[in-house]
Amino acid sequence: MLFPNIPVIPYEGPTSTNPLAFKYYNPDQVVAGKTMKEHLPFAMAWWHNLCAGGSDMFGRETADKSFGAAEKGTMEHAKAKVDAGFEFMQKLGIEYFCFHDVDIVPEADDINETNRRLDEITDYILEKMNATGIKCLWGTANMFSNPRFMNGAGSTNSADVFCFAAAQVKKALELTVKLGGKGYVFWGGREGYETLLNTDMKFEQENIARLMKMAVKYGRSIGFTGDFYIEPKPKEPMKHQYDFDAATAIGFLRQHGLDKDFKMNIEANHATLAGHTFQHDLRVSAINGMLGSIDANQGDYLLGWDTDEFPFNIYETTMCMYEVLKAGGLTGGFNFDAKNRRPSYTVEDMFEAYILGMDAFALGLIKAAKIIEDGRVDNFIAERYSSYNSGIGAKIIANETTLEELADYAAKMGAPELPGSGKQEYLEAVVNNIMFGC
Ligand code: XLS
Ligand code: CA
Ligand code: CA
Repeated sequence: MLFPNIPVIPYEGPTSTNPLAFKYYNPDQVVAGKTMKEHLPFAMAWWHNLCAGGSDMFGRETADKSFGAAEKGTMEHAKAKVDAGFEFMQKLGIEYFCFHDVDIVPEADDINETNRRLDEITDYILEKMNATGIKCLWGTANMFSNPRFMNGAGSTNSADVFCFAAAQVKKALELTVKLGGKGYVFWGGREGYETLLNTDMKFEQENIARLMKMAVKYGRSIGFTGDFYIEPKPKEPMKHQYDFDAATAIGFLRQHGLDKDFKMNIEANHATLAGHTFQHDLRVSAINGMLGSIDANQGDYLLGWDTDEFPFNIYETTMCMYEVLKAGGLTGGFNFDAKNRRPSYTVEDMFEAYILGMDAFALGLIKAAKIIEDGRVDNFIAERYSSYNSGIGAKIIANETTLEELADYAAKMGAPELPGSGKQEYLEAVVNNIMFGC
């Protein structure tokens, strides 16, 4: 046991003061017709939880993530991370994990050796999965850390680097299939540019699509039936990233005929970096039938970079769960792509962070279900557009009119009445009432 001082985390309810207990996440509690566990397929992000020790641009690691291994960056360490990850997920009741290829093994100089290591570690992970029932939510290839990807992977200027990226995608897809992953993610951190003085934007975007098309073709040929995901992010590390936000990524997928195989993996912190709310990018994905999975975290509005914090803002988790409930749930899940703050370096902090995130989404689910059940918000919206239910409005939405007919209608009508109050303040008060009323 790697965390002997941490018990299996119980649900103790909102009055509990035990830091190692859930206050809201009660897996078997039924909300809006399903258990919390069914609504909230939580996943552990291998990279932050098992690999990241809190280093930043100004200082080295503060947290010891060796998990008892004598030397880091070895296969012994890779296995210790598997042991730690599974004990961690079991103690929290987390059903899924997500990984990049290089999170689970140290990368070797030769890709054949890296792939051999990946085979070995996934055999071990599979054993643990079979013993615990824990599953893989999604896999991906890290095509942004190694210096070879300094100019991107699919968008690189180097054909050899493009081939290397293809090799990593091929292997990561094979591993995702081997582990039964529900999805495969493309996050294009370096698929973008710094200056147009050295960049052929059209060429780069077409090459990204080529790589994705080959991935779909190969994935389907080896039995991958899940969704491919684009994870939009506007910037960081690149100044301009091609998958700026959900709307941009969806347009790109449609342009290249990839929209039947792909959905969105929406990360809260990426949506806010794009100048949107988290809810906005979820809505854009949902109304286009492309809300696949969620990277559940939050950013810091004062800092303005990708801080990947554990979510605690209940307004945001509530509005997220409102979108998810309205969309009929996710085909993917809620991956905590979040890391402890650098001074939170203890084992207890690792657990408390996940308890915070899981409770924040559970409470968000409870409140979102109440907003829907209450009906005041939805009724207001329905009423707001009711002029399209009959008369000329009904003709417009049935596509049974013309610009000339509408112009005649307007000429006879005189000036239209004002369209009615948007009632934003009333609706915000309704939400507060539901959030904090009894
Ligand atoms: C980085 C991204 C990354 C993806 C997976 O900003 O969030 O972690 O989720 O490559
Ligand atoms: Ca992020
Ligand atoms: Ca992410």
